[in-house]
Amino acid sequence: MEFIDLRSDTVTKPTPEMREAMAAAEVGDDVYGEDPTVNRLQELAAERTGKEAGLFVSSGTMGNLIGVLCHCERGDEVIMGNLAHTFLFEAGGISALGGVFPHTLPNQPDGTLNLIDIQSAIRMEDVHFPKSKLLVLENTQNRCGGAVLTAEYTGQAVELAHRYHLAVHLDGARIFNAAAALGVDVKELTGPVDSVTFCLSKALCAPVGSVLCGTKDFIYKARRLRKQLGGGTRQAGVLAAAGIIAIETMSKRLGEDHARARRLAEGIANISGFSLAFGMPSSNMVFIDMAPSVKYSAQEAVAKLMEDGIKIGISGERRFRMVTHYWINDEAVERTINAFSRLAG
Ligand code: TLP
Repeated sequence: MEFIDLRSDTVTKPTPEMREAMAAAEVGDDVYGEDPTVNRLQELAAERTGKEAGLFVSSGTMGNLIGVLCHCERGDEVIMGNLAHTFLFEAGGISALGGVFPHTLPNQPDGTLNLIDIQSAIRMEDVHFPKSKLLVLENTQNRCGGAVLTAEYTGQAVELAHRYHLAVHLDGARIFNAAAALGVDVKELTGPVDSVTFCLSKALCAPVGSVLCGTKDFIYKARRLRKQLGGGTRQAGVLAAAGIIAIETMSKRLGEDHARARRLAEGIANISGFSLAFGMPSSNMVFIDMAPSVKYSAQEAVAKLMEDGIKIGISGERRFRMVTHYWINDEAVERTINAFSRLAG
Protein backbone atom coordinates (compact mmCIF):
# COMPACT_ATOMS: atom_id res chain seq x y z
CA MET A 1 0.00 0.00 0.00
CA GLU A 2 1.19 3.52 -0.80
CA PHE A 3 1.02 5.39 2.52
CA ILE A 4 0.07 9.01 3.03
CA ASP A 5 2.79 9.94 5.49
CA LEU A 6 1.89 13.01 7.52
CA ARG A 7 4.04 12.18 10.56
CA SER A 8 6.60 14.83 9.65
CA ASP A 9 8.18 16.68 6.76
CA THR A 10 11.36 14.80 7.68
CA VAL A 11 9.91 11.82 5.77
CA THR A 12 10.27 13.64 2.44
CA LYS A 13 12.32 11.81 -0.14
CA PRO A 14 14.61 13.56 -2.62
CA THR A 15 12.94 14.73 -5.84
CA PRO A 16 13.98 13.26 -9.22
CA GLU A 17 15.84 16.53 -9.96
CA MET A 18 17.79 16.09 -6.73
CA ARG A 19 18.71 12.49 -7.55
CA GLU A 20 20.07 13.60 -10.93
CA ALA A 21 22.07 16.42 -9.40
CA MET A 22 23.43 14.06 -6.73
CA ALA A 23 24.61 11.60 -9.36
CA ALA A 24 26.33 14.36 -11.33
CA ALA A 25 27.79 16.28 -8.37
CA GLU A 26 31.41 17.37 -8.49
CA VAL A 27 33.04 16.29 -5.24
CA GLY A 28 36.28 16.61 -3.25
CA ASP A 29 37.46 16.07 0.32
CA ASP A 30 35.40 18.47 2.42
CA VAL A 31 37.60 18.10 5.51
CA TYR A 32 40.25 19.81 3.35
CA GLY A 33 37.55 22.30 2.29
CA GLU A 34 37.91 20.96 -1.26
CA ASP A 35 34.41 19.84 -2.12
CA PRO A 36 33.19 22.42 -4.66
CA THR A 37 29.53 21.47 -4.25
CA VAL A 38 29.63 21.72 -0.46
CA ASN A 39 31.38 25.07 -0.81
CA ARG A 40 28.70 26.28 -3.21
CA LEU A 41 25.94 25.17 -0.83
CA GLN A 42 27.59 26.90 2.13
CA GLU A 43 28.00 30.15 0.18
CA LEU A 44 24.40 30.01 -0.99
CA ALA A 45 23.14 29.35 2.55
CA ALA A 46 25.20 32.24 3.93
CA GLU A 47 23.94 34.55 1.21
CA ARG A 48 20.29 33.59 1.80
CA THR A 49 20.52 34.06 5.56
CA GLY A 50 22.55 37.28 5.30
CA LYS A 51 25.56 35.82 7.10
CA GLU A 52 29.27 35.76 6.25
CA ALA A 53 29.69 31.99 6.16
CA GLY A 54 27.93 28.64 6.40
CA LEU A 55 28.81 25.10 7.47
CA PHE A 56 27.13 21.96 6.16
CA VAL A 57 26.23 19.68 9.08
CA SER A 58 24.54 16.32 9.12
CA SER A 59 21.35 17.33 10.97
CA GLY A 60 19.43 20.13 12.61
CA THR A 61 20.37 18.65 15.97
CA MET A 62 24.06 18.87 15.10
CA GLY A 63 23.67 22.44 13.86
CA ASN A 64 21.97 23.56 17.07
CA LEU A 65 24.46 21.69 19.25
CA ILE A 66 27.46 23.21 17.50
CA GLY A 67 25.75 26.61 17.56
CA VAL A 68 25.23 26.48 21.32
CA LEU A 69 28.72 25.09 22.01
CA CYS A 70 30.31 27.85 19.91
CA HIS A 71 28.58 30.54 21.94
CA CYS A 72 28.92 28.97 25.43
CA GLU A 73 31.56 27.57 27.78
CA ARG A 74 30.91 24.79 30.32
CA GLY A 75 28.67 26.06 33.12
CA ASP A 76 27.16 28.85 31.02
CA GLU A 77 23.41 29.22 30.83
CA VAL A 78 21.26 29.33 27.71
CA ILE A 79 17.74 30.75 27.76
CA MET A 80 15.17 28.99 25.59
CA GLY A 81 11.49 28.03 25.47
CA ASN A 82 10.15 25.11 27.47
CA LEU A 83 8.79 23.84 24.13
CA ALA A 84 12.04 24.43 22.22
CA HIS A 85 13.18 21.51 20.10
CA THR A 86 16.67 21.95 21.57
CA PHE A 87 15.22 21.48 25.05
CA LEU A 88 12.75 18.68 24.29
CA PHE A 89 14.15 16.61 21.46
CA GLU A 90 17.92 16.89 21.16
CA ALA A 91 18.79 14.28 23.77
CA GLY A 92 20.16 16.89 26.19
CA GLY A 93 23.23 17.22 23.96
CA ILE A 94 24.10 20.76 25.05
CA SER A 95 24.42 19.55 28.67
CA ALA A 96 25.80 16.08 27.99
CA LEU A 97 28.51 17.25 25.62
CA GLY A 98 28.96 20.92 26.45
CA GLY A 99 28.11 21.26 30.14
CA VAL A 100 25.68 24.01 29.14
CA PHE A 101 22.75 24.67 31.42
CA PRO A 102 19.26 25.30 29.91
CA HIS A 103 17.08 27.95 31.53
CA THR A 104 13.60 27.44 30.15
CA LEU A 105 10.85 30.05 29.88
CA PRO A 106 7.23 29.37 28.93
CA ASN A 107 6.67 29.52 25.20
CA GLN A 108 3.66 31.70 24.48
CA PRO A 109 0.93 30.24 22.23
CA ASP A 110 2.35 32.28 19.32
CA GLY A 111 5.76 30.59 19.74
CA THR A 112 7.47 33.63 21.26
CA LEU A 113 9.09 34.11 24.66
CA ASN A 114 7.88 37.15 26.59
CA LEU A 115 10.49 39.86 26.45
CA ILE A 116 9.90 40.61 30.13
CA ASP A 117 10.50 36.93 30.96
CA ILE A 118 13.75 37.00 29.00
CA GLN A 119 14.91 40.14 30.74
CA SER A 120 14.10 38.68 34.18
CA ALA A 121 15.91 35.44 33.34
CA ILE A 122 19.19 37.14 32.45
CA ARG A 123 21.54 36.78 35.43
CA MET A 124 23.54 39.61 36.87
CA GLU A 125 27.18 39.06 37.70
CA ASP A 126 27.27 37.08 40.96
CA VAL A 127 29.48 34.23 42.06
CA HIS A 128 26.38 32.12 42.80
CA PHE A 129 25.02 32.26 39.27
CA PRO A 130 25.84 30.59 35.99
CA LYS A 131 26.65 33.14 33.29
CA SER A 132 23.79 33.94 30.91
CA LYS A 133 25.39 33.68 27.49
CA LEU A 134 22.83 32.81 24.88
CA LEU A 135 19.20 33.10 23.88
CA VAL A 136 17.79 30.42 21.56
CA LEU A 137 14.70 31.17 19.47
CA GLU A 138 12.86 28.73 17.19
CA ASN A 139 11.12 29.73 13.94
CA THR A 140 8.81 28.14 13.02
CA GLN A 141 8.06 26.95 16.57
CA ASN A 142 7.25 23.26 16.17
CA ARG A 143 5.40 22.49 19.42
CA CYS A 144 3.40 25.73 19.25
CA GLY A 145 1.75 24.44 16.10
CA GLY A 146 4.41 25.55 13.63
CA ALA A 147 3.93 29.13 14.82
CA VAL A 148 5.74 31.83 12.87
CA LEU A 149 7.88 34.44 14.63
CA THR A 150 7.89 37.81 12.87
CA ALA A 151 10.94 39.85 11.92
CA GLU A 152 9.73 42.54 14.31
CA TYR A 153 9.65 40.15 17.30
CA THR A 154 13.00 38.63 16.35
CA GLY A 155 14.55 42.08 16.17
CA GLN A 156 13.16 43.04 19.59
CA ALA A 157 14.36 39.83 21.25
CA VAL A 158 17.82 40.18 19.72
CA GLU A 159 18.06 43.84 20.72
CA LEU A 160 17.22 42.87 24.31
CA ALA A 161 19.68 39.97 24.39
CA HIS A 162 22.48 42.07 22.91
CA ARG A 163 21.86 44.84 25.42
CA TYR A 164 22.88 42.32 28.10
CA HIS A 165 25.74 40.85 26.00
CA LEU A 166 23.95 37.60 25.22
CA ALA A 167 24.27 36.14 21.74
CA VAL A 168 21.21 34.78 19.91
CA HIS A 169 21.05 31.46 18.07
CA LEU A 170 18.03 30.73 15.91
CA ASP A 171 16.82 27.18 15.43
CA GLY A 172 15.47 27.95 12.00
CA ALA A 173 14.90 24.33 11.03
CA ARG A 174 11.86 25.57 9.06
CA ILE A 175 12.88 29.19 8.50
CA PHE A 176 11.96 28.94 4.80
CA ASN A 177 8.43 27.98 5.89
CA ALA A 178 8.36 31.00 8.19
CA ALA A 179 9.52 33.29 5.38
CA ALA A 180 6.93 31.83 2.98
CA ALA A 181 4.16 32.23 5.55
CA LEU A 182 5.05 35.87 6.16
CA GLY A 183 5.86 36.64 2.53
CA VAL A 184 9.27 38.01 3.48
CA ASP A 185 12.85 37.25 2.56
CA VAL A 186 14.57 34.73 4.87
CA LYS A 187 17.21 37.41 5.58
CA GLU A 188 14.63 39.56 7.34
CA LEU A 189 14.11 36.79 9.89
CA THR A 190 17.74 35.72 10.24
CA GLY A 191 19.52 39.05 9.81
CA PRO A 192 19.34 40.15 13.46
CA VAL A 193 20.51 36.84 15.04
CA ASP A 194 24.15 35.87 15.57
CA SER A 195 23.79 32.33 14.23
CA VAL A 196 21.13 30.23 12.58
CA THR A 197 20.64 26.57 11.71
CA PHE A 198 18.22 25.65 8.97
CA CYS A 199 17.32 22.23 7.63
CA LEU A 200 17.54 21.06 4.05
CA SER A 201 15.98 17.71 4.83
CA LYS A 202 12.52 18.72 6.03
CA ALA A 203 10.01 20.55 3.83
CA LEU A 204 12.83 21.31 1.37
CA CYS A 205 13.10 17.58 0.55
CA ALA A 206 16.87 17.00 0.58
CA PRO A 207 17.78 13.59 1.98
CA VAL A 208 20.35 14.76 4.55
CA GLY A 209 21.69 17.89 6.12
CA SER A 210 21.35 21.32 7.61
CA VAL A 211 23.44 24.46 7.38
CA LEU A 212 24.73 26.49 10.30
CA CYS A 213 25.42 30.13 9.39
CA GLY A 214 27.15 33.00 11.17
CA THR A 215 30.26 35.17 11.01
CA LYS A 216 33.47 33.83 9.46
CA ASP A 217 35.09 33.53 12.92
CA PHE A 218 32.06 31.72 14.30
CA ILE A 219 32.04 29.23 11.43
CA TYR A 220 35.79 28.66 11.82
CA LYS A 221 35.15 27.64 15.43
CA ALA A 222 32.11 25.59 14.37
CA ARG A 223 34.24 23.66 11.89
CA ARG A 224 36.53 22.45 14.68
CA LEU A 225 33.53 21.47 16.84
CA ARG A 226 31.99 19.57 13.93
CA LYS A 227 35.29 17.67 13.60
CA GLN A 228 35.29 16.89 17.33
CA LEU A 229 31.79 15.48 17.01
CA GLY A 230 32.90 13.25 14.15
CA GLY A 231 30.85 15.27 11.68
CA GLY A 232 33.63 16.18 9.26
CA THR A 233 32.64 14.37 6.09
CA ARG A 234 34.55 13.78 2.87
CA GLN A 235 32.80 13.72 -0.55
CA ALA A 236 29.64 15.25 0.89
CA GLY A 237 28.99 17.07 -2.39
CA VAL A 238 26.60 14.26 -3.34
CA LEU A 239 24.41 15.45 -0.46
CA ALA A 240 25.08 19.17 -0.91
CA ALA A 241 23.90 18.93 -4.54
CA ALA A 242 20.42 18.08 -3.27
CA GLY A 243 20.73 20.88 -0.70
CA ILE A 244 21.32 23.46 -3.42
CA ILE A 245 18.11 22.41 -5.18
CA ALA A 246 16.36 22.48 -1.80
CA ILE A 247 17.23 26.15 -1.39
CA GLU A 248 16.94 27.32 -4.98
CA THR A 249 13.85 25.43 -6.07
CA MET A 250 11.99 23.77 -3.23
CA SER A 251 11.85 26.86 -1.01
CA LYS A 252 9.64 28.54 -3.63
CA ARG A 253 6.74 26.10 -3.34
CA LEU A 254 6.15 26.00 0.43
CA GLY A 255 3.00 28.12 0.17
CA GLU A 256 1.30 25.06 -1.38
CA ASP A 257 2.05 22.99 1.73
CA HIS A 258 0.66 25.75 3.92
CA ALA A 259 -2.55 25.95 1.89
CA ARG A 260 -2.97 22.17 2.19
CA ALA A 261 -2.35 22.35 5.94
CA ARG A 262 -5.15 24.91 6.20
CA ARG A 263 -7.51 22.75 4.12
CA LEU A 264 -6.68 19.69 6.25
CA ALA A 265 -7.21 21.69 9.44
CA GLU A 266 -10.52 23.10 8.27
CA GLY A 267 -11.76 19.69 7.06
CA ILE A 268 -10.93 17.86 10.28
CA ALA A 269 -12.12 20.66 12.56
CA ASN A 270 -15.57 20.34 10.93
CA ILE A 271 -15.84 16.73 12.13
CA SER A 272 -17.50 16.28 15.49
CA GLY A 273 -15.04 15.21 18.20
CA PHE A 274 -12.02 16.91 16.61
CA SER A 275 -10.72 20.44 17.10
CA LEU A 276 -7.65 22.48 16.26
CA ALA A 277 -5.19 22.58 19.15
CA PHE A 278 -3.61 25.88 18.04
CA GLY A 279 -6.21 27.37 15.70
CA MET A 280 -5.69 27.55 11.96
CA PRO A 281 -2.13 26.61 10.98
CA SER A 282 0.19 29.39 9.94
CA SER A 283 2.70 27.05 8.29
CA ASN A 284 2.77 23.33 7.43
CA MET A 285 1.73 21.77 10.76
CA VAL A 286 -1.75 20.77 11.89
CA PHE A 287 -2.31 19.83 15.53
CA ILE A 288 -5.64 18.16 16.29
CA ASP A 289 -7.22 17.40 19.68
CA MET A 290 -9.59 14.46 19.98
CA ALA A 291 -12.51 14.81 22.42
CA PRO A 292 -13.41 12.02 24.87
CA SER A 293 -16.59 11.50 22.80
CA VAL A 294 -14.44 9.70 20.21
CA LYS A 295 -14.23 6.16 21.52
CA TYR A 296 -10.57 5.53 20.66
CA SER A 297 -7.34 6.30 22.47
CA ALA A 298 -4.75 8.25 20.47
CA GLN A 299 -2.82 5.02 19.81
CA GLU A 300 -5.98 3.21 18.64
CA ALA A 301 -6.90 6.12 16.39
CA VAL A 302 -3.44 6.09 14.82
CA ALA A 303 -3.73 2.33 14.25
CA LYS A 304 -7.18 2.81 12.62
CA LEU A 305 -5.84 5.50 10.30
CA MET A 306 -2.92 3.24 9.44
CA GLU A 307 -5.43 0.65 8.18
CA ASP A 308 -6.59 3.38 5.78
CA GLY A 309 -3.00 3.93 4.66
CA ILE A 310 -2.50 7.14 6.63
CA LYS A 311 0.36 7.77 9.03
CA ILE A 312 0.10 10.59 11.56
CA GLY A 313 2.01 11.49 14.73
CA ILE A 314 0.88 11.57 18.36
CA SER A 315 1.94 14.64 20.32
CA GLY A 316 -0.07 14.41 23.53
CA GLU A 317 -2.59 12.31 25.45
CA ARG A 318 -5.29 12.92 22.79
CA ARG A 319 -3.39 15.20 20.43
CA PHE A 320 -2.12 14.47 16.92
CA ARG A 321 0.34 16.21 14.65
CA MET A 322 0.20 16.18 10.88
CA VAL A 323 2.75 17.90 8.68
CA THR A 324 2.15 18.66 5.01
CA HIS A 325 5.00 18.49 2.51
CA TYR A 326 5.94 18.00 -1.15
CA TRP A 327 4.69 14.41 -1.27
CA ILE A 328 1.22 15.28 0.08
CA ASN A 329 -1.19 16.31 -2.68
CA ASP A 330 -4.81 17.51 -2.59
CA GLU A 331 -6.14 13.99 -2.91
CA ALA A 332 -4.11 12.85 0.11
CA VAL A 333 -5.58 15.72 2.12
CA GLU A 334 -9.16 14.77 1.18
CA ARG A 335 -8.52 11.08 1.90
CA THR A 336 -7.19 12.01 5.34
CA ILE A 337 -10.23 14.16 6.13
CA ASN A 338 -12.51 11.28 5.10
CA ALA A 339 -10.57 8.85 7.26
CA PHE A 340 -11.06 11.16 10.26
CA SER A 341 -14.82 11.22 9.54
CA ARG A 342 -14.83 7.42 9.76
CA LEU A 343 -13.01 7.60 13.11
CA ALA A 344 -15.72 9.89 14.48
CA GLY A 345 -18.20 7.11 13.60
N1 TLP B 1 12.02 17.78 14.37
C1 TLP B 1 11.44 16.48 14.13
C2 TLP B 1 11.41 15.66 15.43
O1 TLP B 1 12.64 15.62 16.02
C3 TLP B 1 10.41 16.16 16.42
C4 TLP B 1 10.04 16.65 13.59
O2 TLP B 1 9.50 15.64 13.09
O3 TLP B 1 9.50 17.77 13.62
N2 TLP B 1 14.65 21.93 15.21
C5 TLP B 1 13.35 21.75 14.97
C6 TLP B 1 12.42 22.88 15.17
C7 TLP B 1 12.88 20.50 14.53
O4 TLP B 1 11.58 20.34 14.34
C8 TLP B 1 13.79 19.44 14.34
C9 TLP B 1 13.32 18.08 13.92
C10 TLP B 1 15.15 19.68 14.58
C11 TLP B 1 15.55 20.95 15.02
C12 TLP B 1 16.21 18.61 14.45
O5 TLP B 1 16.44 18.26 13.15
P1 TLP B 1 17.14 16.85 12.79
O6 TLP B 1 16.05 15.84 12.84
O7 TLP B 1 17.68 17.09 11.43
O8 TLP B 1 18.19 16.61 13.80
